[in-house]
Formats: sequence, structure tokens, C-alpha cells
Amino acid sequence: MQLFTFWRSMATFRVRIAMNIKGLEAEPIYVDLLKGHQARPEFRDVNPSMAVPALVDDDGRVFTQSTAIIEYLDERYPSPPLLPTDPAGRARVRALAQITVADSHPLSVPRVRKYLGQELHASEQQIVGWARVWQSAGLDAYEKLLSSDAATGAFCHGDTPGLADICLVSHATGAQFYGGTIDGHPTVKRIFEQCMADERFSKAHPKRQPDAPPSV
Ligand SMILES: N[C@@H](CCC(=O)N[C@@H](CS)C(=O)NCC(=O)O)C(=O)O
Repeated sequence: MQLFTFWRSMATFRVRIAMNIKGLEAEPIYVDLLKGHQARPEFRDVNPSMAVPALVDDDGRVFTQSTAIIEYLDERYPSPPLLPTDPAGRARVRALAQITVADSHPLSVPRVRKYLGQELHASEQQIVGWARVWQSAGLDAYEKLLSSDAATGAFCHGDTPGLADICLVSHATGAQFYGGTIDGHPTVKRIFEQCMADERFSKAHPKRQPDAPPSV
């Protein structure tokens, strides 16, 4: 398999964690988002959305969108599972994941930050503030949903890590990259620390990727 990746990409972070949990490996193909390489024609042919991750599986098929990739891998390599088996549990885990993937993360990706700066003339400080507003809103939602539901265990859903934890970890890490903290969100913090104590999560961290600059 091949994974189109960028060290700082929170969406690719999610796929890296899932692959580590499944014991899968992929050849990394680096797409430098800070240099605009996502707009290169050869990558646009891979993903017309001009975003990482993109996964090429062993049959040469291309998959995009982090949670679609993760669910594809989960169905193709079912052990260990990343989603519960019962419909209500699956809906709960997917809803938790969507806090990050649908509601928060899309608002602070490079193309949105670029538009805010270049077209709306927002300052760097305003752009950081914008990202932090939506990250905080997501953290508040996670905290409320996780702390008030008996289905929450050592992890977001029960006592094994899954899709919701993967998304929560990418969310908390994104918030930290913008200078935020998860200290005010105790359940989020507990689960984040539980996950990061696991090498399958921690070795997927942006700062541990070969294309990360040495200074980060
Ligand atoms: N919803 C997508 C998000 C993909 C995405 O926007 N990725 C970012 C990096 S985390 C990207 O490549 N952005 C390029 C850009 O905004 O120009 C997913 O979950 O995979």
C-alpha cells in the first residue's frame, strides 16, 4: 500500500494510527502542504480534492477521506475492530468522530486558512483565533458527550481504542498545535493520555514523522 501523507496533517495522523492498530504498513509518499504540493497535477490526479490522506491499496485502488479509509481498512482487516458491532454503538462512535472530522477540523485546514488570510484579509492572529474557536467547541462537545454516557470506558467507547479515540487524539493534537490546551476538558484529557501511552498512537504523532522538520 501507499499513503500520501504530510507530517502535520491531522487527517493523515488518523489513518496512521488506524494502520498501526491493524499492524498494516504503507509506503509514505510525502506531499508538502506548506509548499502547495497538494495542487500539483500529479497529486490532483490522485485526489481531486487536493488533500491528504490518500491511500492506494494493494490492488491499486485509491481511497480518500480519513474516516472512509479507516472504515475501509476496518472492514478489510477486521481485527482488532475499530467500531463496535451493535448499531447504536456504531452510531455513537461515528458521531463522536464527526465532531472532529465534520464539524471542526475542516474549518482550519490550509485552504481555509489561506482563504481567510488572502481573500478576507484576516491577520495571522485572527486566523489562529478562528481555528481555536472551532477546536474549543469540539472539545466542549466531546467532554459533555463522553462524561455523561456510561458507554465511555477507558476509551471513548468501552475499554479498547477505536475510531472515536483516533479522532479525539487528532483533535486534541490539533488544538495543541494552535497553542490550546485540553486541561479544561478532563475526560478528553484522560482518554488522550491513555491513547498516547500506546505506541500505536504515539508513533503516528506528527512530530515523529520523517518529513517533520527537526525543530518541531
Ligand atoms: N475530511 C478530510 C480532510 C482532508 C484535508 O483537508 N487534509 C488536509 C491536511 S489535514 C489537507 O491536505 N489540506 C490541504 C489544503 O487545505 O490545501 C479527511 O478527513 O481526510
